[in-house]
Amino acid sequence: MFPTDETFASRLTTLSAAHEQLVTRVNHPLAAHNGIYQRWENSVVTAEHAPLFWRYDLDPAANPFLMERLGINATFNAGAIYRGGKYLIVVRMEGMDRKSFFAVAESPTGVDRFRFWDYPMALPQTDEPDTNVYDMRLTAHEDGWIYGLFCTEHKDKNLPNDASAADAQCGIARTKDLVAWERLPDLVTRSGQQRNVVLHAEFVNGKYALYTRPQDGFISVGSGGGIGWGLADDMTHAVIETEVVIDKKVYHTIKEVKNGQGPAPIKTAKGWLNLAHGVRNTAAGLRYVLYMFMTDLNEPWRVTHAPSGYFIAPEGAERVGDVSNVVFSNGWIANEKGEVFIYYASSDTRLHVATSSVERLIDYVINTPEDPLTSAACVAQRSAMIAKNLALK
Ligand code: M1P
Repeated sequence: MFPTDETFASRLTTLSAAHEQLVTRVNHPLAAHNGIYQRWENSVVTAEHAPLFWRYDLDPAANPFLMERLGINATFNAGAIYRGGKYLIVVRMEGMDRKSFFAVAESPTGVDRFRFWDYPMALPQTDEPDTNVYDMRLTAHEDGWIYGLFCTEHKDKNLPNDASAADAQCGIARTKDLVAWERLPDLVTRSGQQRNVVLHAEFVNGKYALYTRPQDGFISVGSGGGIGWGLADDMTHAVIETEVVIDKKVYHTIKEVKNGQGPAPIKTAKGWLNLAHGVRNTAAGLRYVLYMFMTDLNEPWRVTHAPSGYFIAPEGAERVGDVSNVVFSNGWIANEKGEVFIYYASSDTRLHVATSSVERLIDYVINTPEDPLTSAACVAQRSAMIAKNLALK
């Protein structure tokens, strides 16, 4: 039974206090770590972080029971950017109606106290309104704009009788302040569908360079063989004529079913640090993990280092959610101190942070051996390290 002494005002006071406590909560790194990155105690953004005035009609006359009218189901896959000392993330919000939309949250620390701006993003539409949008990658391009590339989804018109058949393409918008957005035409490629498209921060041979993910269907990439790379003359009518796969899916690895670029790569003195997700199949369904690789500074389409296996995999409570056994990242920040904040979502439900440094990630990427691709070769690789360690005794 509902408490008999609860009034609209008392309930609102209780809800407001709990929300304020949540969004001002201080986070702490977990003591145990792998030397590469640290996980943090609390998720950085959850559905409960959405302001009360996004979810409840706060007019006592219209909503005397103070019911939640427009609930939020999940907050995940966030793009990220560092501006004026603030950590800004563009979160994939999913309403209880299953529509995703974007909303900016900002934090003074990057690890806690994320608070949403008053309104979700009003994303301008093209002539064919998006049914669903998600997973925005932010790139502060050297042309002076901040670009947001995201997945725009429509009903697949080729399968009119299948209500779950979708078509995914890359939507493009740009801004100077994350408030006012200019919508540009969707990316045109020669592939059937596109997801996980990311803009490189610098011109390459005078052109805009994009990481793509050619795919035949909505879930299955089919013949689409991995993370692609293509050039476009212009972002106001972006067309990629030729896509080259630069990081292909490989049998019996963490990316045997599909993979996709994460956020825009971070430039370092040794090369570009790349974060991506890899997917493999299991009896329990798809398993999404994150992995890293490095590309050449001057030829960013050329992979120079590829550490073996996954970088982050779902752990503990991260394993369970709306789409279980998934970690996904489309946002990270390297600040002026060389600290790196990796925003990763678990199981399409909530957003976490892992922290590292540019120095550590370079070491990880360059000095971690590659996957030798067979059990025997993996044993030989491990035994070589064991022998070296035992000789140190
Ligand atoms: O559900 C897991 C992820 O599935 C998709 O990723 P991909 O395109 O690689 O299959 C995306 O819908 C992503 O948002 C989601 O987290």
